[in-house]
Amino acid sequence: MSGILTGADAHPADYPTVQAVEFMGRYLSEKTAGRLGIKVFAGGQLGSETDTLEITSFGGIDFNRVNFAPLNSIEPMTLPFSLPFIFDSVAHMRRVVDSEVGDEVLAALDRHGLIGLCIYDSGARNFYNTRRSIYTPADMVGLKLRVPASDLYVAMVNALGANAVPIPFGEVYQSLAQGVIDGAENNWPSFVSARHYEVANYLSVTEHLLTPEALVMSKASWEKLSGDDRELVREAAKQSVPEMRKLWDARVAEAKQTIAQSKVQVNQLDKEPFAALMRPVWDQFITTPEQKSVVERTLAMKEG
Ligand code: GTR
Repeated sequence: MSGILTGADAHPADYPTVQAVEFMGRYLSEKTAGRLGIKVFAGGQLGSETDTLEITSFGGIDFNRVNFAPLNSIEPMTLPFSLPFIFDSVAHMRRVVDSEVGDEVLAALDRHGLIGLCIYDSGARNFYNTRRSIYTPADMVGLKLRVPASDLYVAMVNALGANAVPIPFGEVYQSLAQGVIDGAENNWPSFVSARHYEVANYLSVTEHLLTPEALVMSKASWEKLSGDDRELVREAAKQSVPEMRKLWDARVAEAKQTIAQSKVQVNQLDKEPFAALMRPVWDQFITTPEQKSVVERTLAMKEG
């Protein structure tokens, strides 16, 4: 197989995930004297993550960089990494995804027509809204909060007393601006690059999720590659992870700086009451021995 492979990403062209996949494209191009390359269609041009995942599994898109959330409804083994407060730090998350646990979770995607290539950072997610600062779960009661298309997210947000509304990422800004929703939750870089901060002026540091991102390849496209090219794609993905982390750390710092200079009111809070209310989703969504093993081994990799 030769040519330019396609990639999908919900984020704009300068976002670290897009940059990481472009890095992979350059790597492939260099190693094959231009025979292989990647063109990333950024900014959600190809559709929502749920839609592009389906297209990817049928071979209509070669690479897709998505969050774990839209994979939750496809493969139950992706649920452990989406549990609230399962990771206690970025270092913990990286340790887990770099271990055989990360490999196992990626491999589970195989039965859905997707080859899991690598896992990227996504930082910590916080709640933000257009109404008020959130200090305790009581402050969330009645708020309409956007979540990604994942039943786990719906359950988690409803457990706090808010009303979860699943909406594709690309529609969140408009929904906030029009008052269709009161708020959402996401990491610092998305809060800034998707311009949610321009309309949602209250951000409360819950850091309830450190769910990472996944880079997948269509199995149909994968099967068209020679053995050597498959190895090359795996190697390119592996090399892109440290590259992405460097870009990511800088992007988080930059986004926090942007917010510090904006009119957004940021508040810290006691996370315990939030964690306690969200805890039941663990038992609700983690039911198989395989999932439980991922959870146990993830928790065992916490610091100290
Ligand atoms: C971002 C993530 C996107 C998308 C988005 C969302 O943090 O990078 O892939 O999943 O969140 O909330 O939909």
